Amino acid sequence: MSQGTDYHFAMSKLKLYIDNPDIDIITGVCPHDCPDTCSWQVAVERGSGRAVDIWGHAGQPVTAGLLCGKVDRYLDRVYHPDRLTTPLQRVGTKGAGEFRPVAWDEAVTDIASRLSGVITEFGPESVFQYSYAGTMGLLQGEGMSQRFFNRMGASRLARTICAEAGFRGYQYTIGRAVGMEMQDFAHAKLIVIWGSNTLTSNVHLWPFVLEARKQGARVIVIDPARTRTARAADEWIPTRPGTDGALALALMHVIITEGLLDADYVERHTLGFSQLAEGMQQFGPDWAAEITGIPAERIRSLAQEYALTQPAAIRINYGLQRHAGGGMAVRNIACLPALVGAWRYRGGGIQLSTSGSFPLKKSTLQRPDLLQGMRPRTLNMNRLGDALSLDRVRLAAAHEHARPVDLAPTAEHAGPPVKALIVYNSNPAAVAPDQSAVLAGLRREDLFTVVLEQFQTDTADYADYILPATTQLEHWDILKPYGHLYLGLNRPAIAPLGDALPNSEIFRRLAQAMGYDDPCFRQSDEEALREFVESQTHPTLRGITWQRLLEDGFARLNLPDPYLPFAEGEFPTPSGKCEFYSERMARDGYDPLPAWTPPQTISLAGESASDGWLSLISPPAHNFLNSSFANLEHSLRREKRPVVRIHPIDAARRGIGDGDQVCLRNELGDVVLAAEISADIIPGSVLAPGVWWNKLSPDGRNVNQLTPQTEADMGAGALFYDVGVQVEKSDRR
Ligand SMILES: Nc1nc2c(c(=O)[nH]1)N[C@H]1C(S)=C(S)[C@@H](COP(=O)(O)OP(=O)(O)OC[C@H]3O[C@@H](n4cnc5c(=O)[nH]c(N)nc54)[C@H](O)[C@@H]3O)O[C@H]1N2
Ligand SMILES: Nc1nc2c(c(=O)[nH]1)N[C@H]1C(S)=C(S)[C@@H](COP(=O)(O)OP(=O)(O)OC[C@H]3O[C@@H](n4cnc5c(=O)[nH]c(N)nc54)[C@H](O)[C@@H]3O)O[C@H]1N2
Ligand code: SF4
Ligand SMILES: [Mo]
Repeated sequence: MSQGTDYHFAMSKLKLYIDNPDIDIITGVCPHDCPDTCSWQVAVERGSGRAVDIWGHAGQPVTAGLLCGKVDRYLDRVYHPDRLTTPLQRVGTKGAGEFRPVAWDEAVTDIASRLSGVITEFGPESVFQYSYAGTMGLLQGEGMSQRFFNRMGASRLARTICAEAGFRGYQYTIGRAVGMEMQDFAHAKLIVIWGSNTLTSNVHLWPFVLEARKQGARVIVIDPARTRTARAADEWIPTRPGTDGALALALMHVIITEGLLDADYVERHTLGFSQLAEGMQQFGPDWAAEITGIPAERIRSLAQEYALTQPAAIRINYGLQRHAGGGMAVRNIACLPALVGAWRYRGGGIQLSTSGSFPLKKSTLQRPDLLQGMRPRTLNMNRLGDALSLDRVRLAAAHEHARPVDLAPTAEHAGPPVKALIVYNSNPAAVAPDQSAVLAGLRREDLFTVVLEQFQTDTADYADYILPATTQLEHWDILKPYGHLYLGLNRPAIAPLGDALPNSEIFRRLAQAMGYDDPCFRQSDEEALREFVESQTHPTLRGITWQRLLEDGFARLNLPDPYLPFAEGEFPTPSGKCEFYSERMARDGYDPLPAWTPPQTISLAGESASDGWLSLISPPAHNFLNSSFANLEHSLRREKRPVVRIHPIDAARRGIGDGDQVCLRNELGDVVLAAEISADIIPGSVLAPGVWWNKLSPDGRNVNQLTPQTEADMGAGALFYDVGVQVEKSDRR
């Protein structure tokens, strides 16, 4: 691909600093939960040790010199006056956010003694960890922390909040989260962006989409919302939330009945075609049109266009799987490229995530052996409200049950109540579903809560102790992306601010205070990462040495270039084929064939919704990253205020005018947002971009007041976009 303006901009930065004796240039990686995992370079003033500039790495082929608008201002985040720089102990009531500074030693000693007390009385499972991808770093994420929790035998966390349903659905069909390489989208002739707002959440894919377009490719977006990506595409196909599974079934129906398939590929590399052909008979375009709201004729022509335009690429993101049938939807969509033979071609296939391409052995980092035979329960993060409840029935319901065949324990076997909670890399008071239940749990006086944070988030307000954590400029890490194939090394560019410490060091100190004397708790960050890199034996990682990472900052997996993972079949499924029919699904309690699993809100979708219910989706706001950046002036200025987008038809029916305060309500709670009347959302649905901090929202709460703890069909995934709400004008401000 030709080098773009971002590349030249980054090169000019490099030239500006490289011969300056007062400046060091340090290479790192963006830590945020984003498929792009950009490599960056930071200019640091030698004298002051202060970072003065940051830009995208020009040499990393996906980053290509560009950081997104949020991280381009990462230095504002690092040096923000609100950064936490000293440990804090609560002095006010829980949630009030009143704290006093304390010394590290005092905090660590007291935390260890409180945890020990809880463990003596209730057992180690009464300690619960809650974390997600505030940083995706393998060390500052689930590295040192897992050593600590494994040694303790604390309750484990099923990290289900984002992607689990789709992940499982994809696995059943394809075997692992392996798909197209990002750069190969440039070679596609047709690109279907399905349930993904690329220009917001995956910007580094876009240059490759544009490249394909220059060569004549058409770009189609399937989404309930006319997103900025849909606007930039050739066509927006509006669809009802949670109905993508039905669309995929009908596409298969047309491809099969009209004989548009790649018979040779199907014959050699797929399993169960005859059952599929029979099973799909019932799912015609007319049937799917009723469900999706897409005209039957367009479904038919889309199937033809998809089958006959090769190479055809599909980008699915996680938007379409945060529904009751989200796992099955992805399972169905994942069948499409094999049916039409798209995997044969460079630029053909599908990408959900590339994470399955990284055969990283994490045991040296996480040390599961420290469990020493303990088998602590696993609680589902989407049921944090239930997990923190003292009601044993609810606690039992919080146990992970990822498949229909996994039964939740009875109340007697729920285990001890959660008495201590350690939160890091996450802001559950804002991001977790069923917010009232979460806050009720966090408010419990008998719950001892420790929060490791960079900022005093909504969650931190409920802590007994807040421990100040470093940012990516201040610590070591290794990053595994989920949108491309480059492993990245992050070197610290500056010293920690104030008394802030890396998560790794905080867990090291806590381990020491708990009396855990295993040598792994004395290993430095650099040693831990180096050992991790050197312990890898898989051929795909061959040649990725510690030295090379230190020198270059990133390294592509040792995979062929171009990388066509399934051109010759070889799917990592039990049969080695793309499984249209899946024995594993049958065993796990699912239909072994692609099937229709409706969303919870199915009866609400469409203009005919007569009883007033609308279906709510709350995808990422452009200038936030989940709830990160949602406290920074620049991002807040751009997002202005928490809004809900509502179609003119639905607004008129409710007498709602543009800018009116409206109340969204269901059985779980309510929230007041400003109405934005817009045809950019389909009738029958409303869209509230997230995730706002509660305390920075005019209503003091956010849209997760309305989202349920209920699990998706697969992997106990979250149902953020499968929510029924009533919407009415509000007098509340
Ligand atoms: N700027 C920014 N970037 C981000 C994030 C962020 O918050 N802000 N979040 C990061 C995270 S955590 C993740 S997981 C990734 C991926 O993040 P995703 O959550 O997948 O985000 P989007 O790419 O916005 O995709 C969601 C899209 O799906 C649409 N959608 C919702 N329901 C349905 C449905 O049923 N069917 C279809 N077809 N579409 C539906 C929404 O309207 C939206 O356009 O992005 C990451 N990148
Ligand atoms: N309604 C609704 N809710 C959603 C979503 C949605 O689309 N709609 N999206 C969901 C999705 S996809 C996801 S992935 C989750 C994400 O939810 P979270 O993983 O909780 O993500 P963030 O809200 O970004 O919070 C991450 C926190 O980690 C902190 N942090 C960053 N780096 C470090 C570090 O090195 N150390 C420590 N100690 N802290 C650090 C940040 O300051 C930030 O407060 O939210 C989910 N919630
Ligand atoms: S958030 Fe994503 S696009 Fe932005 S710098 Fe980080 S990895 Fe790159
Ligand atoms: Mo996510």
